[in-house]
Amino acid sequence: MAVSSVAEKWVGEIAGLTRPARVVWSDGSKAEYDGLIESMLADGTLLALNPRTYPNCYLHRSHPQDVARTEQLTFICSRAREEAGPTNNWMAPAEAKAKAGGYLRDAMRGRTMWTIPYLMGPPGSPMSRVGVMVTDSPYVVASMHIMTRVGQVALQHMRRDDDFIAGVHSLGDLSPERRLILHFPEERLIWSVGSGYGGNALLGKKCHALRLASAQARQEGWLAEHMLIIGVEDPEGRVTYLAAAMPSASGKTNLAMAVSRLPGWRVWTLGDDIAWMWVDAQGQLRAINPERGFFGVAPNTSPKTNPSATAMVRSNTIFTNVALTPEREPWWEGLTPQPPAGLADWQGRPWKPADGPAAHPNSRFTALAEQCPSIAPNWEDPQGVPISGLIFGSRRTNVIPLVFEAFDWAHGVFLGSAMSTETTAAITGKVGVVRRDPMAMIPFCGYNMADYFGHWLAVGPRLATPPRIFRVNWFRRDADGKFLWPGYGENVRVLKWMVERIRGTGRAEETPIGCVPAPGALDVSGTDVGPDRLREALRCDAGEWLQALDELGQFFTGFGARLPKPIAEHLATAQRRLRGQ
Ligand code: GTP
Ligand code: SPV
Ligand code: MN
Repeated sequence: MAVSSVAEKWVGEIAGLTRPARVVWSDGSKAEYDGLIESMLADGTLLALNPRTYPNCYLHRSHPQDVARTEQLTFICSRAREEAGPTNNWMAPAEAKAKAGGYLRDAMRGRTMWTIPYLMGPPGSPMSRVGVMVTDSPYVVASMHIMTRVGQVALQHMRRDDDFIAGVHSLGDLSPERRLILHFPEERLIWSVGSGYGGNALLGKKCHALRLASAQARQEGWLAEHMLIIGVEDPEGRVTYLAAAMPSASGKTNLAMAVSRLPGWRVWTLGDDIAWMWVDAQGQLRAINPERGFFGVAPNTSPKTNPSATAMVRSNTIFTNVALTPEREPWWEGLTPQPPAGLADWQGRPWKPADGPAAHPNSRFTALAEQCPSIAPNWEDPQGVPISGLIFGSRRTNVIPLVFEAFDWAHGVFLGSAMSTETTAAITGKVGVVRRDPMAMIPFCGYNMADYFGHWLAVGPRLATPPRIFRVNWFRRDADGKFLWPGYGENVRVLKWMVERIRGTGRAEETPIGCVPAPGALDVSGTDVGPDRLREALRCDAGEWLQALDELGQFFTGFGARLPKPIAEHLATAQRRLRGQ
């Protein structure tokens, strides 16, 4: 394998710090993957699942204190604190390296250090970017094989010898006390120690493709977003491409793979977590998915809610922290209406219903995108797909309507900046607490979020036809605590209204916060959503909104003078209109 000399030198330096027994360059081959699996089966890192019903599928049980991203241990280590901004944890680069250097020193003694050159984005795309990460976790190497394009293909895409993001990963001792996930945007460098889990450890994903890429994107004039990408096909076969930002465990994978409950319509999957978007020479917004696979939430994935994902994970899949049946099949809450008898829970202990969930609420599957039955034929097009609409969605029990549309690009950016959401099991900490989450990027924006809003605003005028921007909330509930909207495959009805709005045929009514579907404009035929329920789902309550915007105003004061004027102005306009002035 032709290796960049800059990368080789850097790998040598890291080996000097971590002192592995050997260094192996990962080539991304099937033989390498099979060897990794074999060694992990031998040492108990993986358990083989039923080869008849789940061929080439494995279960990994992580350390019980290492089951989700740990945002309190995640830092942006820019030289200046203001560059990280008020919404990120910040640590000075020298201090960060001294601290994590202590945890990394000799951390790989007796172990293999894998060096993984990986490509984010389709081969041949001018948007694709290279990373080189080292790790002492075979589980991370195998997961990177699924989630990224590993080996020679990555090295071929380097435009210069130093054209890569460097990442150091070590399991350390897996203790949260000695865990740090550090980003050095000025050095295009990631250091992660003490966790083997998902976004903490698969450095191509959140650390590279979002935190560092967002900072790079701002400098180079593009967007790196926590967004799924879909193509929505109408009964005439016309496909409209949309991208949607939603916080962790709040519906991206499910929407990306939605099986339409609306006859004649279908959804094509292009990505389920991250979109890199740019303005092309014609002023068209285009998107690629930088990933190669899906690291999806297992709980509630079922033949009813997400038949595509359920089919996708029946072979060649690594499951993490799901429960195990006596037939050695994976199981999680929601997969079947009743739990099977004789389950082992996610830690391998015999399970009884009184114990709480058998699968960890943030248990996940890792599978290749090409295995998804709804994967779009053009999902790896190097030129990406043209985006006609953007969606911001969050998880809110009340206040936020099912769907509404921004008046224009700048107002849409304001609606994105105004997002808040209820926390989920994807992050360590309390679940169900409302927190601010602009554009679903609060954990992933690699620089000052006020500048991020400014960057979004600046993209608008460069677009010949700016995408329509929509806000959605599948999670609003009635007085009895029931979801007002059936969700999942029925969400395609909302997508249909969006497509009609994009084409200029969809009808809407203006409210102080945006345009909601006019009566009859949202197709609910054949559902049990009656007119009263729909009205409740779409309702904009001025009192609730004024209070919500008050809280938003307080959040914005944290940015001081750095907050772009149009954002503050849209807030003031919304407040004025809600007061009826
Ligand atoms: P990350 O991978 O963490 O970024 O999550 P994600 O945004 O891809 O979330 P995902 O689609 O996996 O959804 C997580 C959970 O949200 C599921 O287990 C469901 O419980 C719930 N969910 C998703 N879509 C819907 C919906 O349309 N309605 C309702 N009520 N719940 C949904
Ligand atoms: C998320 O939390 O948004 C995820 C899972 O997609 S992880 O890769 O762990 O970040
Ligand atoms: Mn995510």
